[in-house]
Amino acid sequence: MLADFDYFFAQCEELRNPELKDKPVVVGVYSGRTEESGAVSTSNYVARKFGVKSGMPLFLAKRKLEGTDAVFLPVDHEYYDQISERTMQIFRGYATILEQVSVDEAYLDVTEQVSGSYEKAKDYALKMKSQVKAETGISFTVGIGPNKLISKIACDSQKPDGLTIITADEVGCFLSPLPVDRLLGVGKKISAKMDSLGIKTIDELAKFNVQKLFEIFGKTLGLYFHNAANGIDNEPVEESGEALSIGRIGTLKQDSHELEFILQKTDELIDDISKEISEKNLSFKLVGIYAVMTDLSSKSRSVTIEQPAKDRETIKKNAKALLEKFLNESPLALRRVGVKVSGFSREEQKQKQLTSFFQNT
Ligand code: TTP
Ligand code: CA
Repeated sequence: MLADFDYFFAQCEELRNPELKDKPVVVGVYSGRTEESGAVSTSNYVARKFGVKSGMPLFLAKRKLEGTDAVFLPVDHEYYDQISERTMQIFRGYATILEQVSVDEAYLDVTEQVSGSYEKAKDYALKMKSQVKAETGISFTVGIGPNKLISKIACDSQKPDGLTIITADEVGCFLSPLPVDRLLGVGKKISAKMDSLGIKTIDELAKFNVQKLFEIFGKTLGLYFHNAANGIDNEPVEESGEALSIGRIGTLKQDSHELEFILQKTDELIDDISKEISEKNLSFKLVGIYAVMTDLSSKSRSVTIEQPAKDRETIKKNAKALLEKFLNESPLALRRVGVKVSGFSREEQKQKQLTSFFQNT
């Protein structure tokens, strides 16, 4: 089973401000150069009706929504992360294994809970939906199938607040007419290549000579396409293990309100974080700090950066700016301090999913 939160960032914004619900809502990353520069992260379905899409420049989204009472908001990852974590926690109670693949998507292995019955799986998903709605206010879309590949495509086929169930017997009919780019890993380039081979639908891909696929795409990718088109995916649902953020916290040698002194500690932490990031070859879009004061209260601050980055200096520069601002606002001395990065690129996450497919093919 795959659960995917609906228009996630924008839904979170509606949740804390219900007046937004009937208006077009666009959540974007502002680059800060001019008031309008930046890109759309996501938008609610009201805005999508006007043609707004993720990744679109903000000025274009503004143009499309001209004359409406549209609301444009900056991303607030910290708030979305909180809602995500609470919801994932509820999911945990429903699944034998939970594999979180991004801030708003998770695979759940519920085979045992529903004794392998699709009928029971439907009621089970409805129960999950209503518990999550009651406890966090969030709506999400569910795809249920015999494996992860089918669950994912089922989930994408009916949004928002959807529930699509594809049984093992239905897989063939379900996949056949769909365009090849519905398969994970088939982007613009590959679908253009397939198109030139006369392959437009998944059915055409499934029937295409597998040796030829090997010759054109290489053995690994060719086999993956062949299997995927036939609905075959033996990838188990696995606890993700990989964190969605990487951070370190340390205790200061003595309580302090001195920027330079605190930076000595954060620099150490950042060295460590940056080592892990480069080992995992990740790029991040968010830098955050965390402070525990002498009265043991704690606060966090974060900033979204314009372009995904990988380097230590970007973490240092942003952590320093956040700390400086924080110390100016808060008179209390710090006892512990932390730094974290998150917002790892979706492409990398997708790539990770795909690589893990390959390992098993
Ligand atoms: P998606 O699940 O792709 O999209 P969504 O949840 O906004 O909409 P839906 O599932 O109903 O189609 O992405 C999840 C979040 O990731 C999204 O709310 C914002 C963020 N995001 C970006 O920041 N940039 C992007 O290009 C995309 C696609 C998503
Ligand atoms: Ca989503």
